[in-house]
Formats: sequence, structure tokens, C-alpha cells
Amino acid sequence: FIAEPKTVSIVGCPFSGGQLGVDKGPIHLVDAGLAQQLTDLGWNVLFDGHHQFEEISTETDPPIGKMKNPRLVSNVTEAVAKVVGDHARKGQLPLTLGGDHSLAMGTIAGTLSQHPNACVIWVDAHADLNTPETTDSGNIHGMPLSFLLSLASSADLKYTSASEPTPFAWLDNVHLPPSRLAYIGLRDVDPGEKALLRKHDIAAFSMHEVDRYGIGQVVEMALDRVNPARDRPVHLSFDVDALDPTVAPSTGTPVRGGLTFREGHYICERLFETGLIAAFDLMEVNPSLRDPASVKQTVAVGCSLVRAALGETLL
Ligand code: B3U
Ligand code: MN
Ligand code: MN
Repeated sequence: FIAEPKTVSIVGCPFSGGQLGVDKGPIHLVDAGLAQQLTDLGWNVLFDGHHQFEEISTETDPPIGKMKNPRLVSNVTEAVAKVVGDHARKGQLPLTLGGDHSLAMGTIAGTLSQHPNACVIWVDAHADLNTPETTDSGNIHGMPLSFLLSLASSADLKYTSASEPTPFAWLDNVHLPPSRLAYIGLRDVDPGEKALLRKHDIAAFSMHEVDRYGIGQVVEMALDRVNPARDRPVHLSFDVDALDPTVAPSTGTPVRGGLTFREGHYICERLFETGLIAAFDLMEVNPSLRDPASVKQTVAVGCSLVRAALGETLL
């Protein structure tokens, strides 16, 4: 799916509408020299500045039910879906830097618009599977997959306005079958999310399975579930909070007991090795939290994960 010469398009999304404070992540990743690092790996790198988001103030975007910033997140993710889809149509690898994980509504919709048979490997401490009903926090970064899997839809917002479309109506005809989603790294999953994981028999490899089988086995088991013939394009959505907080401290909702530096890198390396990566998201790098040394460490690890997914470590 990636045309020669191999081109990666960096989609910088300094956006935090789904969870406040995480908007400077992409700026730090690019400032750390990520584009040059990918050029050095032999990729043709396209980056024409960070995505500009329309402003919608909180006064004009009151919560709908528990959902916070619904209009803003809907508009931004719809725009991201177009950008990512356009890059994919040109045979480029869209590399989206977040920003909060609600952005994956856009990135995965964009991937599916070009590769309807794609599968998703979601690396995260959290399942991000809450519906507008099951969410406690109201933060949309905890909900993207419920919409993508059509477990939630704009109709659940019970919103009626004569003058504007219901937020997320644009997502209603996007559908990722639950059989094509696999998680790796879970360890903080809400009760409502656990019920959905079970009900829809979603492939979920928590830290328990990583301990039990080792990361090498877990990645193969995840691929066996969502990509048994190893012929589907893979959308890799990597939340940096999947890594242990000692490895990647600057993130909004750190959870102890996470992936080691090597386990995180192994996932990226192995998926690169399959030749199936069609899109990559690196999300939830949050430089507004923690001290400068922690920010530097997290940004460096983020760049390193991207390089691993684009072929650095293979000899
Ligand atoms: N499940 C919780 C917490 C959470 C989800 N994603 C992150 N945190 N980063 C929620 O808010 O839905
Ligand atoms: Mn996430
Ligand atoms: Mn997370």
C-alpha cells in the first residue's frame, strides 16, 4: 500500500479537545528532529506544518450528555480523516502525531476510506472504548473506538438542532468490525469497557498476557486474530501511555505496570517487518506535564518508536 519511493506524511495534530493539555506533543516531536531522523532512514518525508484547527470556544460547545467538547472533537476528527485518507490514496504512509487519542476517530476513518479491509492494532494502557453512556470522565479520548466499531453513534447523543448536524454524524457510516481490532498493553479498563470487550469478543492482550506469553508471542497472537493471512493493511495506533511511566512519564493518564522500552519497540519493529503498516499514530505525548527532563525523555522515546515502525532497527 506504500508506493516507491517510500513516502511518509507527517500529520501534526496539536489538539487536546478530547483531554486537555496534550496539544504541544507534536510540536516537541517535530522540534526534536523527527523529520530528519526519518529522512536518514531513507524515507521521503513530507511535512508542511502542523494542522491548523478551527477554534470552537467551550461556551459554544457545551457538553452533550457527559461528552465534553463534542462539536470541536467532531469537526477536528472529520478534518483529520480527510487529510489521512488523502495521504493514503497517494500511496503515502500517514504518520499522525497527537494530541489526544480522540484523533484516532479521524485517522482510522481516513485509513478505512482507502483500505476498507484494514485492521487496527491499538497499543494503550486504556481501551478507549467507552460510549457516551458508559463514560465516567466525559473525555472523548476515552471513547474513539466505540464510535469506530459502531457500538455508539451520533443517534446516542440524542441531540437535535435545526441549525447544525449532530456531532459525529459524519462517522455513522464508518465501520471497523470488532473482529479487526486487537489491543496490546491494557491495564486500566473501565467496567463498561470490559463488558463490551467480552460481548464483542475483541482481541485484548493486557499486560497480564504480555507477562505470561512474552511480547513476541503476544504480537503474533494479536495478528492471528485480526490478520490471520497477514494480508490486511495494519493501522498501528500507539498511545505512549502504553509504556511504563518510568519509560514515558509525560502523558496525561500514566498507569504503572506498563510496557518496557523494548516491548514497545518490539511491537513497532515486528509490524514494520510484516510490511503491512499502512498508517501509524503516536498519541498522548503531553509536554505540559512533568519536568523538562521527563518531557525530553518521553519525546525521545516517541521519536524512537516511530523510527522503529519505519524500519530503523532491522539489520
Ligand atoms: N477510561 C477512562 C480513562 C482514560 C481513557 N483514556 C485515557 N484515560 N487516556 C476514560 O476517561 O474514559
Ligand atoms: Mn489512548
Ligand atoms: Mn491511554
